[in-house]
Amino acid sequence: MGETSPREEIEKKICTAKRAARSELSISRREWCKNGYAHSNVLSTDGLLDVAERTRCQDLSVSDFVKLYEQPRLPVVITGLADAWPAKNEWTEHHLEERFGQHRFKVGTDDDGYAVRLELCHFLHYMQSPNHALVDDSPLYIFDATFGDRHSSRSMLNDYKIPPYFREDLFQFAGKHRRPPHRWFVMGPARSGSSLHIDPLATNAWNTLIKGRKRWALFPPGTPKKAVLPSILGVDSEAVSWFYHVYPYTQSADWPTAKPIDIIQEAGETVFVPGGWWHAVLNLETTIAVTHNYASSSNFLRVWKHSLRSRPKMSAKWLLALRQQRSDLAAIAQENRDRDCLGAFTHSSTSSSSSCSTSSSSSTSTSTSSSSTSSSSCSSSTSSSTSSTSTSTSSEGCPNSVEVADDSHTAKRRKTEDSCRGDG
Ligand SMILES: O=C(O)CCC(=O)C(=O)O
Ligand SMILES: [Fe+2]
Repeated sequence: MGETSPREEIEKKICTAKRAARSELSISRREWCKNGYAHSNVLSTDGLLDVAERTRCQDLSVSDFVKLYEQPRLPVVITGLADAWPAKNEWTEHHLEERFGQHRFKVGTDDDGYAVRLELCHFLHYMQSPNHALVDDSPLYIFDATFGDRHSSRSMLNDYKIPPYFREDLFQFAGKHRRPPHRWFVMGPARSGSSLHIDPLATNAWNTLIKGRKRWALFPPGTPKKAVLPSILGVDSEAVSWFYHVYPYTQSADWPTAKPIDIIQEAGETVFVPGGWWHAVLNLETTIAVTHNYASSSNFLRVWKHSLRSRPKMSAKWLLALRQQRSDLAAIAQENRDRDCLGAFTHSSTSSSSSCSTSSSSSTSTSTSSSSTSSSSCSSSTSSSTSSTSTSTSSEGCPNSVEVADDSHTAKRRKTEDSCRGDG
């Protein structure tokens, strides 16, 4: 038996990752490109009207952001936030390969919920390969929630700064090991993307694009799932399929619900996605981005309610810390929980959650009150992005998660997903 060449080795690793991430698709029967999207017009933006509001960070104070966008839950595109980020120079394929070529980033989730990882140098090879990403209908996509926690990729945290609008970050009080996944390094070729979903726990999100162009479609909170995710025979749940098959209906006269807000995000732009908005994202070319999800005073009650229901233990810890750090919000949370419990008891103990049990202590401590809402909102000011250096493994969830009732999102999720098979 002959030795396998380095090329064959790489090919083997790529195919192993592809099989694990999409076990329903046969590589040898060319099912990865059976829809021929690579030869379709799915990446065309002809006639698309980007009517999203855009504002320069120099013109938007933190308090105006809260008043104009965060509280009313309106999406906005903010420009200029990344102007001074090292990522602008550092996050090219070339430099990333030099720094992190051997680091294994998450490129998918297998059938058992484990992370599928590929070395960056192999992923870069995949992206340029005429046998792979150049023809795959819905290529593999790096969506990695642990880059900031793992020793070999942690320095990426120094390449960007959390913009001042998003610094309140109330989940920091849940503790670094318990807090839900909240930041992702995102990189993928044309036609990769995030299928239609609502972000988990009703959190808000920001997404800053360093390279390439992304197409977004957003629907407001309350838009019925069955309207925006109709089951169309033979259509899978990939972003590219949604844009190819469903999006055209949104433009027809009998589209039953809100029209989407279309955004073409350019490099250097930050999209703010308020909680509860459906969104689908398609990479129009190779893109590199960073995205965070967060809770703030504006969305706290909604996030608290979702957390209490789906993460009761984390919520109990979170509440304890909020009592110390933010007694104003702890009081809101406590009141909501008490009301919830009362409801559960008066409805004769068929109570939904264990959230009624774990309380303790009183909220005597003082509040450090809300995050600073100082004036300058552009990038170069101080950052709080490095709050966590934990090495979260198994409970590390999901990238573009929808852990909401909706299971709609492809990439983010599940408790085990950031541990690989064989991880200890
Ligand atoms: O860049 C993308 O693919 C979208 C990310 C997203 O929607 C998410 O992280 O929730
Ligand atoms: Fe999302």
